[in-house]
Amino acid sequence: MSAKRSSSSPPAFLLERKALVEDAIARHLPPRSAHAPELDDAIRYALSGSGKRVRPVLAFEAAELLKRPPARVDFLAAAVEFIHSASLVLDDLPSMDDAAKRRGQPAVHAKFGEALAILAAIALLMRATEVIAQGCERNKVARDVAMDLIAMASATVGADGMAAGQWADLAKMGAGASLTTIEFVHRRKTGRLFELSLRGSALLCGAHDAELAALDAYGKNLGLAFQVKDDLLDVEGDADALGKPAGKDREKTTFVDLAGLEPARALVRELIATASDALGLFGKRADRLQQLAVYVRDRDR
Ligand code: GRG
Repeated sequence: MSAKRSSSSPPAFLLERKALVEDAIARHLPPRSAHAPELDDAIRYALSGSGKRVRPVLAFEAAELLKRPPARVDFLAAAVEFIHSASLVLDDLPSMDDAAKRRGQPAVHAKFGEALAILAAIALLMRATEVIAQGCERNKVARDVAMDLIAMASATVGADGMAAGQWADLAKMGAGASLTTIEFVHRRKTGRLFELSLRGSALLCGAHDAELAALDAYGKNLGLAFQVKDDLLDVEGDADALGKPAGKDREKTTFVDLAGLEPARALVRELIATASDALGLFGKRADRLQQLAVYVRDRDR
């Protein structure tokens, strides 16, 4: 199908895939420790609630597209959700976005306190790297691919990744931020992790260069569209549906402020159309990734 269909509710397969994701998460959680049970609870809570699990589903769908079983990438799927959930915990802290609610429930720091929230986020980030290293070892992934994946995951998080995107967001997204700054922030806060899900999965599944390039282009455009849509939902969305406060970005400059509502909607449509076109070489086999793109365009939460 093409990305023209309109649907604000998740495609049926996304809900089906969620079971696979929850299973992968449960199997890759760090073991409980007798001495820090509160930290274990905070880690598990950070992963709970109404998360859509879009990033791990992307990893599973890329594998399916490349005709490999879910088991080939399930550790990567868990790792990207660990990184994503850690980033939400950090994002909600009083010193960052200061949000009391996330995924339809109290934010981690609101429930467990700031110290445990920070430690849970660090533990999840490090667990993600550990899970990738161990998963590659267990699945006998070629050493250069394993090293690439670990480096890619670390770079996604680090000084030119999510941390940089977040700081630029906090420091530079006030009135008058440029389009270049907004793009810098979006790519690092959101885009890179989408790319890790897709490219990481493609590497694990032995994709050839044209397939990798197609999935990279899809991921890049989908990631940017996801964030611009997030900015639109911050203006137009409903806090109950979102499971977090709307209007949190009012003091920041977003693409919506810079260009206006309709141009922002048009940009989302254009990015999704480009993402959809990038999958052309896969034909019908990319049907589910096409449906996911439509969902990202039309979602209301
Ligand atoms: C060092 C990993 C790390 C993070 C520190 C806090 C931070 C820097 C980065 C913030 C990253 C962030 C919150 C980006 C926003 C991305 C975004 C659109 C989040 C919402 O994603 P959804 O809608 O959430 O997929 P659910 O709850 O459905 O999983």
